[in-house]
Amino acid sequence: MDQPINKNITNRCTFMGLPSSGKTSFIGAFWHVVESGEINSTFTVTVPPGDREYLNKLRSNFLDCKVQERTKIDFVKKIEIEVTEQSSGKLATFVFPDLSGETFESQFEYRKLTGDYIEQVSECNSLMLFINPRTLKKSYLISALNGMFEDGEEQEAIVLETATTATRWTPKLCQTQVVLVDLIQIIKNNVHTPCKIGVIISAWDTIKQSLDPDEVNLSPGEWLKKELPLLSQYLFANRESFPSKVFGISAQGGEYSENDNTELQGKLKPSERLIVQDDDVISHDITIPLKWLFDE
Ligand SMILES: Nc1nc2c(ncn2[C@@H]2O[C@H](COP(=O)(O)OP(=O)(O)OP(=O)(O)O)[C@@H](O)[C@H]2O)c(=O)[nH]1
Ligand SMILES: [Mg+2]
Repeated sequence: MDQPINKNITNRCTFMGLPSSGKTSFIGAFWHVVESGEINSTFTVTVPPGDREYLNKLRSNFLDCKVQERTKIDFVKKIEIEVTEQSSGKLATFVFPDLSGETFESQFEYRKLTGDYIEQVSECNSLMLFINPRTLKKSYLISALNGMFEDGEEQEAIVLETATTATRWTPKLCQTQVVLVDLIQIIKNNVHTPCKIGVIISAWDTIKQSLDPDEVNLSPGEWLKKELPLLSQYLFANRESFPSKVFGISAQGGEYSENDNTELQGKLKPSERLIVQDDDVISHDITIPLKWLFDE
């Protein structure tokens, strides 16, 4: 028997990402696109959410080119919207919370998950993992560090100097990719697998405007492989439990300035500021990752 076209599937998604990874900016731009209908997006919103106040605040920051406020650690805004896939008419409820990046930082540091978070991840069927290229703590290859030393004598002097000036290691110094792999691993037994992970490389404008010609031409997946190889390999090795796809998204369209955003605000439709890269295809449709998450 054919499936009824309007079967409503609830997609519960957990938004995951360290501080300043671009979660709230994504939500503001996403809400503008689905509600305004300005561009031909894959999804539109059909039933307005009960609490639009929060979403409208984020949207007006997006329209005014204002940086979103940092989400407070004890603030959990659960958002529930009903979206319709334009091409098929399929309805889906999309439930996702805006969580503070500090929540995730503290999970890594203190090795503790709250009961609410465990309940949330055990109910979800997908994750969106946000990574901001501007706030990465990167890895250094031993070969690159070795290149800094010229001969044994110099090496010894540097080691001595380092020993006296070394700062104490804290979890906050850990590489971004190590923390992110850990955050996925610690919920592995709580989520229903397979659980798709949409990896969002935020502030994608900074990569597209990079002066390094090798970087500009990277697809989001290639960028992840190059910059966060441990995470990329972890996702590949665990592809049965966590099928993943990487998207590059600029929810602002560029860097906001405190004084003058005429270039960004000069677009006829604010949604046209958005940069969304899916493999080699670039568009303004910020709903594309949802399509991939929702497809069976
Ligand atoms: N250039 C550029 N910067 C961006 C973009 N999206 C977000 N940012 C910047 O990234 C920083 C963090 O953005 P948020 O959306 O607040 O990040 P968050 O993950 O919600 O952060 P927390 O609330 O601290 O967890 C801000 O300084 C933004 O201006 C973008 O598309 N382009
Ligand atoms: Mg936030």
